[in-house]
Amino acid sequence: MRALISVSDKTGIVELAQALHGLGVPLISTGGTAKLLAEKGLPVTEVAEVTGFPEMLDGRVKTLHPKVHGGLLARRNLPEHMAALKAHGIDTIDLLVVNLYPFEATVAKPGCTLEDAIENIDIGGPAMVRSAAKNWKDVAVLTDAAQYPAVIDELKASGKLSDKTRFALSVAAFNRISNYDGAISDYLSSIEFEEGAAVPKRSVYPAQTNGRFVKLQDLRYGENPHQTAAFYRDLYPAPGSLVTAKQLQGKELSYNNIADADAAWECVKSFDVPACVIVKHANPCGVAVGKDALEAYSKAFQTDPTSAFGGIIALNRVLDGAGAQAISKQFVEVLMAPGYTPEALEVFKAKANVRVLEIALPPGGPTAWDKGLNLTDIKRIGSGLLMQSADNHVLQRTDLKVVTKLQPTEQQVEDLLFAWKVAKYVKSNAIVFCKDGMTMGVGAGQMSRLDSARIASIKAGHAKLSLQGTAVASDAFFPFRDGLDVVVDAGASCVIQPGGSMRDQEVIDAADERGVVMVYSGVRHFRH
Ligand code: 93A
Repeated sequence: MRALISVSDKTGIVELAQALHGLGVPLISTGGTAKLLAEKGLPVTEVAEVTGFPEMLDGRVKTLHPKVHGGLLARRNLPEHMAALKAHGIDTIDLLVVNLYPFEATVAKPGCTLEDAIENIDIGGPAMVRSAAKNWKDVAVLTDAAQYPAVIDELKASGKLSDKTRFALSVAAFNRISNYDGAISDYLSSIEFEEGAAVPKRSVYPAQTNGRFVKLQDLRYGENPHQTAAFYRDLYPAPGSLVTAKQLQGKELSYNNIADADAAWECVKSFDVPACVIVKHANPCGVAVGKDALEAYSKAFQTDPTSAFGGIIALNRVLDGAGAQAISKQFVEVLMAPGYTPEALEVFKAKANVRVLEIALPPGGPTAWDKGLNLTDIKRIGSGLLMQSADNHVLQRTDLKVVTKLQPTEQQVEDLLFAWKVAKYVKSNAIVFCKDGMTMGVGAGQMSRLDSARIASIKAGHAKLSLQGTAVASDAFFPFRDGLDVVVDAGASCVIQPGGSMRDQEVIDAADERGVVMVYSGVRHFRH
């Protein structure tokens, strides 16, 4: 066995080389890697010595040579292949350790020039990785430092690597170079070439995208039992997103569980005070804030106890025993929180079916992650997709514009801001009644705003909640005064909406006539 080592990221490489040397494996290596290994006292042969050809063109040509690729590609069981190697004085290379020029890290740096990016496109590394990965039956290829320890253990234990290991390494290697090439293609596709510009102009939406996802699990079925499904995450997931969740107990997540859990988690993590969101069919059926998780949950549950049955519950604070006791009284499909006390976990142990997920909140708090991440939102359509920046708009108190004669009280402003925050996560047309940090009635997903308004008030009636003095958020403008009349009839005393309708004046006049406060947010939160 002979190994070729050529790595940009030298993490763990000395330990790996020492272990290989200890097993009697001769080492070949490229310039920088060879220098490091020699400094550590390891006997290493430079590739240039093997090929009889110096590294040239500033290292652009180092390993691109038949003595390397012949040694990687020859099939050991074919006598003609082995005879050809012999005829040309080529030895086999049986273990390849490569990691590539840091292209992704280079283009992630602000101000990266096109020249820098191009210089960091590795040619020889991926070529060797392809050769070795294609010839997986005879060659093992390591492309990630995380693979080193297990490979060393297996070599030490049995003197060789199993077919299973070599095949898995080959798949990982093709995944790696596919991701690498995808990153190059995405980057170059995003360049709007400008003659003589020092720094390339990059468009957010490249001419072509290479969606790169990693499978997390197969799902039992899709939205319905006759559909098949699987769950994938982005190659580089945003911190604090649902895909980073750890399932602590419970049945396997279903397709609908995951979709609803995402809706609940995205909403709850937008609050900086303790909050609880209960979701059914992708819409919040109860959202509340409180002094702790228990209080937030108890209030959120009151909004619509009927819909909360079998709901998805998300909390943005560690859940303790008391909170867990309260939640365990209802039928819950999925529970999410940044953490659980041992007492809380004990409560759910008795309810083995409940899916309990632990998800770290993103660092920096709601304001930082809303501003910082600018996540892409993708919607699949038949044979295509729509891409947009995520709806990360956070309304500030100073953005509010009072348009009625009546001014809001401090409490009304609080309620309006809360209602607006929730409305952003309710499917359009969204009408949300709120009071004292809890939803009092949610009207979601109707084709007419008027019907959403009616449904929200009917639901409050079912939950025996009084809508007197509530704040109402409407995710988009009222096209006529009728929607406003419905919510005021139900008891609303103040309303927040974007404004911008042709009939704005008619609606403002109606609010003045009915003696309620109306404020404009200036932004719309359609959610489809
Ligand atoms: O410039 S290259 O595209 N041409 C090559 O022939 C070549 N061979 C290996 N880059 C090449 N490599 C890369 O060099 C490897 O993928 C690795 O990332 C790096 C290691 O170089 P050094 O050992 O000199 O630090």
